[in-house]
Amino acid sequence: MIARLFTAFALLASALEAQTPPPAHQHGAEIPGLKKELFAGITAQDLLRPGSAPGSVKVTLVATFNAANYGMNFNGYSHGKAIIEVPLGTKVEVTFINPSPVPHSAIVIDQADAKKLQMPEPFFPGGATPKHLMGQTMGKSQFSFTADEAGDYALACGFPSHAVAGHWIALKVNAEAKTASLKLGDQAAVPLKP
Ligand SMILES: [Cu+2]
Repeated sequence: MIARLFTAFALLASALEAQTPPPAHQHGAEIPGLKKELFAGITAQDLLRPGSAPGSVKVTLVATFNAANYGMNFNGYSHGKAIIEVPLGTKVEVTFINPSPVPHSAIVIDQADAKKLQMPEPFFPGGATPKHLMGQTMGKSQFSFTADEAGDYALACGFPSHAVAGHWIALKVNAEAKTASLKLGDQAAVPLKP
């Protein structure tokens, strides 16, 4: 328990430190101990793919994809720098993969809650990996939810202190949008090809 608290405080301290200045992207750098076969061939573009049926999308989230933000990233992105936009009513099918020995998880929350230490329940029913507060290591899980309310959300790590340290990407549910799109960092948003 003490050790766990200490870890949480250490992570929080590093999160606060990380705010000024922002951590440099560490392209090419690697976190040791990753089970690489769990995410072989997966790229940042896999954050958004067509789903199994019309009106659905597939989202593949790889925690600790690389060393960016101390591994607290999804497919290399953190702090909401990747933006998935979907039309209102889209069914979002998420595959979560954590190849690392450090626990992570995934949960859909109101974007404002990504800045809070306390993690709420998933905003949309079904929108989280099992036991998102405990996270999981070296494994994969799936969940899906229907984005039936427009707004700005986050696909965040639910492990204590990770979201506030930047372990989240943005999910925008747009009532005006006709197609889903993916925006990675400073690049232009790319519409999803069916
Ligand atoms: Cu995490």
